[in-house]
Amino acid sequence: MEEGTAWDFYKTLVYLLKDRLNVGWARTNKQYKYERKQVYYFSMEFLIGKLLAYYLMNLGLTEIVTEGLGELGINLQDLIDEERDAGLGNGGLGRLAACFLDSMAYLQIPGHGNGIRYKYGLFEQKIEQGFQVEVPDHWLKNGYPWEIRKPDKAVIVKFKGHLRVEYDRDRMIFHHENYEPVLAVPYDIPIVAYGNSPNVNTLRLWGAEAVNEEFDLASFNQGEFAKALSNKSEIEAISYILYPQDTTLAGQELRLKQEYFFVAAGLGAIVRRYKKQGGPIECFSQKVSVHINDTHPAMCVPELMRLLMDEEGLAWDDAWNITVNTLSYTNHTLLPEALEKWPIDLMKCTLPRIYLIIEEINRRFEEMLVSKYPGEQKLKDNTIILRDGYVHMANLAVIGCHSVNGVAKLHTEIVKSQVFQGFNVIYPDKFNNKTNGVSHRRFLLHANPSLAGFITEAIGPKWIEDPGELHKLLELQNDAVFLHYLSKAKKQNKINFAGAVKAKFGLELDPSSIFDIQVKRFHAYKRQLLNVLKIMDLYNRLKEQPRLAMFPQTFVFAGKAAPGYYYAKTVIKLINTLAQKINNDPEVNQLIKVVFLENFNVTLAEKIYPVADISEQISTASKEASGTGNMKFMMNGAITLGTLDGATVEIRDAVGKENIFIFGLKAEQVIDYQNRGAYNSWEEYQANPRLKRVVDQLINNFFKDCGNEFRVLYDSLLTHNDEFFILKDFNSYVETAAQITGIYLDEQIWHKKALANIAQSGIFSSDRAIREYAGAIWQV
Ligand code: 26V
Repeated sequence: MEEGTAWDFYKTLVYLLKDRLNVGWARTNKQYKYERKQVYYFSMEFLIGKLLAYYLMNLGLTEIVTEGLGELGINLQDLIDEERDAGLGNGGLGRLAACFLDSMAYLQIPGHGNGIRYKYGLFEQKIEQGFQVEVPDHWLKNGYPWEIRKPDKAVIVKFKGHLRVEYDRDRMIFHHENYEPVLAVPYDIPIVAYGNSPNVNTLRLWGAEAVNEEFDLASFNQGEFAKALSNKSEIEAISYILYPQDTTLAGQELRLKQEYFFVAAGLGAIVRRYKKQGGPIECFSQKVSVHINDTHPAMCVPELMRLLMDEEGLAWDDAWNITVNTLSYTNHTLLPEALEKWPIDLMKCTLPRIYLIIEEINRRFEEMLVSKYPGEQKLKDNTIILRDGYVHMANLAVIGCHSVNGVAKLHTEIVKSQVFQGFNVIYPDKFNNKTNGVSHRRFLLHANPSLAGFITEAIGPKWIEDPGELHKLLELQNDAVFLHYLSKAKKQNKINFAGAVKAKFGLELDPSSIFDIQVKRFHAYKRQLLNVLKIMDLYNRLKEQPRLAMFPQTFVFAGKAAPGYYYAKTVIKLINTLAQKINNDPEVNQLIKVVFLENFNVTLAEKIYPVADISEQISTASKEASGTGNMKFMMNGAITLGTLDGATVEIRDAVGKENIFIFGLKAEQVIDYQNRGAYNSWEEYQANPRLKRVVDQLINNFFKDCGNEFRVLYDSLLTHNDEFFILKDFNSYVETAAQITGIYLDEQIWHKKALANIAQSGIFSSDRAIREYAGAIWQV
């Protein structure tokens, strides 16, 4: 005790908890034996964040641990702070996977995660002189006490090499020779659900290692240490780092290897386990569901075919039926630059057998097209896997899975009518919607204990296990006392938050101002720039009319930009430059403030949602597949200011139009403008003097000493015709923003709307989403 550091105490506490969990973990695994169908969620990303505090809450141990540590003179919070935030994801897609694991465990579904144990997570963001600077996230540096290495369950994954074909009567037998073997070693992390006798599910992450640790002994003995080590490091590179959502990935051999690595390791282990328990291979799809999170694991299609044919000896048609029935796929984006494709030559040489199977899948698919849809060239171009020298992964996924779902109603409709229009003709029954959800236990109960406490006092604790119960809050809409509690919880959260910001950045925030918040990855379509132009306009008006009647507002931003994404990084710099200007201008800084919080991650997110009054969800309609931050804000009582995009449409349907503030073009209008090429941003700019003024201020020395720094943004709006309709939506945005802040003057009305949002947020729990997946797709 005398010599231990906070890290030692943290680690010891985790070991103690794991010891305790082992009983439940073993029991859960036993229950999940072969009689029950297993679900495997394959994802390149699991953005799980920190686990300790959340698991203590789920296990009902927070109080006793606090007390026990107190007796030892240790503060629990200090240990919680020691844990590294596991940032094994970029954003929404990775966090969704983490929330889904949480809900599967809670609902006692045998659902396991399968992914990569990256040595480096998503980079840490620092802000230096207003610019984003990326720092590597060496999160495993001191070890990760939650994981358990399972070397006895390692799998060999084969890359490159040659195929030798042998004929056994009418069967072709493929021998993969001269391949480069990589050892995939699993590390298991317990997924601990909420409740008395909790289930413990497993997140399995694979690390890459050299098969033979006695690397190149000959070189080593000759003193060529670097050469001896190079093979080893080349192999370990596979699980070295998570790629940030950057420029297109095509051509990046390492990323292709990552994708096959965790697919082959995961499926190999699944088939092995299934057979060990005596399952007949013909019944595989009745006992196993494999879900692929976007197309990153789409090589599950050819890999499962390979296992069933080459290793299990099944014929093509039998293997194909099992494969399609086992696999299901979620699409998470319609952005053309984000749809994965791999150069055929690269895939052929990196994964020769996999490529051959893809070629055969493609050949048979084309054959079907010719017989069923003769002469329909457009349909063919739209759906075949191999085209223009590339392997189109989304097409592979649609053909090889029995279910394809979008992540919000609007998104699914656009999936069917645009990107996968052709497939919707061929396989109309495959397509379905599963609107995203988030863990309300993590993002409300855990993140916002003061609000959660008031809710429980008012309607009892059942909402924790059945979020639909939040509906009962509607009965309190006119209960002045309860509305006052809501306001009190929010106020206290804001005071604590302002204290933390002051301590860290020395910046004074006014907790009684309106907190207007936009936190998410930086991307042109998410339109942080539109938000900035709105704030600049407000600034201009305040400078002109210093006595303008307005309620004080604090604008908060956070989020990372991909390292190579120049536009997005420029928007971050713009926000910081504007913050400097506004926060230091005594004429306005009592009324408005701007803050950029660095390094947005799960831990920071949990602190931000509970302090929000306004939730900014302002993407160009049709571009944001769903959004999940929108749901997290909503359950914490923030009121949405947004476009009708993604799941925000369903939030509006749930709360009613009097409890949300919607502006801007609708998806169909955006799509129509695009199809007709009918939008002219210059006209918008010319027609609106207030808009013209803020756009000009990007380049006219309004920001001193910034030279041409923001020219790229100005050009995107005017020279490149404003791809994301920022100028078009500006007017309705500033008007709607003024309306929403006007409402804040009447606390009672405001909190009544906030209450309606909390009360209707139950359907956005990942429990609901997982129940839908389990029933309609996985059949568990
Ligand atoms: C990928 C890439 C790859 C390279 C080019 C830039 C770029 C930009 C975006 C993406 C998105 C990848 C998929 C994704 O993260 N989608 C998000 O999934 C969330 C969970 O379903 C959903 O809430 C978000 O709306 C959606 O953007």
